[in-house]
Amino acid sequence: MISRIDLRGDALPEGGALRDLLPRAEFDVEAALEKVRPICEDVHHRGTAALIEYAQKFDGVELSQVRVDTEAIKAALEQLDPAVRAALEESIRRARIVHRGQRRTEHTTQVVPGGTVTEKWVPVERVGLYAPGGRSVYPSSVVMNVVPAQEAGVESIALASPPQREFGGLPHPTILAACALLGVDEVYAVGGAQAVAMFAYGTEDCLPANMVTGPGNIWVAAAKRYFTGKIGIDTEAGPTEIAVLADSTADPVHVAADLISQAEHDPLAAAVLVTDSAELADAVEKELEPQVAATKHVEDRIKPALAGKQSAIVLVDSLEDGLKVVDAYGAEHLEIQTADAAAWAARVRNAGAIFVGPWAPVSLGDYCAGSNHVLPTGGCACHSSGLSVQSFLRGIHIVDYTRDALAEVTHHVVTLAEAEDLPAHGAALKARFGWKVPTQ
Ligand code: HSO
Ligand code: ZN
Repeated sequence: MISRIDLRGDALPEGGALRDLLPRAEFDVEAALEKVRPICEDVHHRGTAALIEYAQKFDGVELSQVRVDTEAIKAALEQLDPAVRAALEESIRRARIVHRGQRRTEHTTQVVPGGTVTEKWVPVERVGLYAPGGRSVYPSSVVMNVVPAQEAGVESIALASPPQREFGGLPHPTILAACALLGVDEVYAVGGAQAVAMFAYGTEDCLPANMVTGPGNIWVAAAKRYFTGKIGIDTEAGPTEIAVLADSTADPVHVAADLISQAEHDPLAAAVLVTDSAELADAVEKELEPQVAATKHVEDRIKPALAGKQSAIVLVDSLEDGLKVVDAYGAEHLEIQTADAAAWAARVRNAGAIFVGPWAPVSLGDYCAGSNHVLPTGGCACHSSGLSVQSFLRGIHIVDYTRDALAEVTHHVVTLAEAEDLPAHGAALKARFGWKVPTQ
C-alpha cells in the first residue's frame, strides 16, 4: 500500500540531492496557467456575464446573480446542525486567541539623535477569500482565512465559493453558515479561476481586492499565479502533506491514523513516515491495512494517496538523519512522535507547522488547536509561512530626520550616489544645504 525508501547505510546526500530522493506529488500549475488565462481575461472584459456563463459551464447551474443574498446566509446559519455550530464557534474562538496574539505593534528606532525610523503595520484594505466546493467543502478553511484577516484589521472581506447545484446555485450551506458566524456578509457564488479573476479585476458587482487568499484546486492555484505581482496572494495551495518523524517509542496505531487522516483529502495527498526504527515501519505498514479498510473515501482518495509516488516510509539510520530528511522535505505538516519530541521539534527548520508528541495530531490543527491550517505545501515551507495576521499586514517605514541629523550623514549619501553614477540623488541633499556638502 505504501512504498519504502531505504536511506540507511551510506551517508545522506546534502541539500537538493537529498530532496530529490524524497517523494513529491506532481502538481503542474504552469500547464493549468494556459487554460486559466483566457478565463481570467474574459472575466476582466465581460464581468458578471462571464461569471454566470462559467457557472453554467463548470458548475452546471443557472444563476441570475452571483452575489449571495444576506437572507440566504442567515438562513444557512439557522439551519446549521447545533453540534457543528458549537464546534465551529470553538474553532473560531481558539483561532482568535492565537491570531490576536500575532498582532504587531508599531516600533520606532532612534538611529541617531534626531533621526528615527518607525515601522507601522497597516492592514490590507480589501481581501477576497476563496473557499472550495466539490470534494473539499471546508467551513474550517473559512475560519482559517477570515480570522487572521479580521484580527489584522482588514476592513473589507469578501468570500467566493462555487455555486452548488443541489443547493439551488448557492455555495454550500456550511460555508454560508461559517460566513454568518464570522460576520462575513459579502459572499459570491463563484468558483475556480473565475473567482480569483473577479477579485483581482473587480466586476460591476464586486469591488477589486488587494489580496486573494484561500485554498483551491489547481485552477485556483494557476489563477493566483497569473495574478502574482498584480495582487497579493497567499502561497499556492497544493495537495495536503503530512510527514511524521518517529522513533521506536511512537505508537504505530496513532502514526497510521495520522497518515491516513491527511491521505483522506486527495488522491495526490502525501503521507510520509520518516523513522529510524524498522520495527515501527513494519508495525505502521501492518496497521494501515485495517484502518484504511475501516474508513470512508478509501478507493477514490486514501489508497491512491498512500500508494502514490508522493507517499512513502523512509528508513534512516538515526533521528539525526531523520531530521535532515524532514528538513529537506519541508512538509506542510510535520508530526514529531519521538522520545523528547519537543527537543527534536525545536531543531526543525523547514515545516509549515510542527505537531509535537503524541497528543497533537494534525487533525487537531486542522480544526481546533488555534493554529492556522492554511500552510505552505510542495516544499514551499523552506521559504514561506502559513497564513497569519502578518499575511494581511504591510509594514511601512516612516523616516523622520531633523536638519542636523541629515547634515551629519550627507557626505556618505553623496559619496554613495556618486559611486552609483546617480549625482542627482546626492544633489537632492546638497540642495538643502546651499548646494554644498555640510562639513562634519
Ligand atoms: N489539512 C488541510 C486542511 C483541512 N483539513 C480542512 C480538514 N479540513 C490542509 O492543511
Ligand atoms: Zn486536513
